[in-house]
Amino acid sequence: MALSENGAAMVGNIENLVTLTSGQYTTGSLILMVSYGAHFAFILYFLMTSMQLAPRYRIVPVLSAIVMASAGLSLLREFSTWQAAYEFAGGVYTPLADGETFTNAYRYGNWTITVPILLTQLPIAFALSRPDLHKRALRMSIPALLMIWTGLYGQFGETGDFSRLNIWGVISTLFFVWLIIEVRGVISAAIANSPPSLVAWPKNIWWYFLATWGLYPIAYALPQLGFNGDVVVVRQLLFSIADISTKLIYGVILSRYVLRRSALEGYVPAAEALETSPLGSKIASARGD
Ligand code: RET
Repeated sequence: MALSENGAAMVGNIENLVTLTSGQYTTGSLILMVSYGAHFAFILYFLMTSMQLAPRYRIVPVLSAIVMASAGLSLLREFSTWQAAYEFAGGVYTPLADGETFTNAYRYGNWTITVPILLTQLPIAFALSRPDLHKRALRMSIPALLMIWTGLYGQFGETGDFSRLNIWGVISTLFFVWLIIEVRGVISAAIANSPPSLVAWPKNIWWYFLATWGLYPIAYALPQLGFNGDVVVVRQLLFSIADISTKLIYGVILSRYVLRRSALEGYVPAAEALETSPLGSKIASARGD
């Protein structure tokens, strides 16, 4: 399908330019469905796990539950738009000429809510002092929002205006670098402030942060590899792996960390939650481990 430059610019994302095989279409549906399903299901996990924590840390998984609800709704919307944007004829899925178009721009809108929350969880979990916490949350949120909004503007170039995609991609990356420096500041404060037995956690969370947040710019740049079904599906897959890693698994890691901190600080329900059960240790000794 040959589309003029203007026609391409009008449809926003490459999903609307590419005919998909039924395998590609179904894989795309499945990726989005698994993503929103996982986010919704983990609302329960985060709310329940907050009950085991010392009061000062309970807000950490509660914030994860909010992120799960917000991202789950956004991904559900992506899923239903995906389903509405193609027509099945002649054994392939073709983007509709009129009517619904698919867009990834909703994701960027959603990050505007979730990213500042995800960042604020860090200094709370690491028990930084309250004034320091407020200052650092703000200093991380400013470059993060500028990164997202410049990226949102740039991603509209992906259907043909690659100079727009790349120029705004570079500007967005500069804000990302600024954000990384701010996050590093929080991690260094966390290492200085950490109980010795937990000092590996902030160090590992730092590498985890870089590896998982770094997936988003790759997904952003991907349309330059070509407008075809594989790129469309691989990009949705990258977004989903990134979403589940930066929100869900990240939330689980922070919840386990604050559970250990709660126990170390003498909060009995947290210590009990971490205790190996008497039955568990009997089974272990019977097995000889
Ligand atoms: C963009 C544009 C291209 C350059 C860079 C980007 C970075 C995006 C990131 C997004 C993180 C989102 C998260 C969402 C969780 O809900 C905007 C794609 C560097 C890092 C963590």
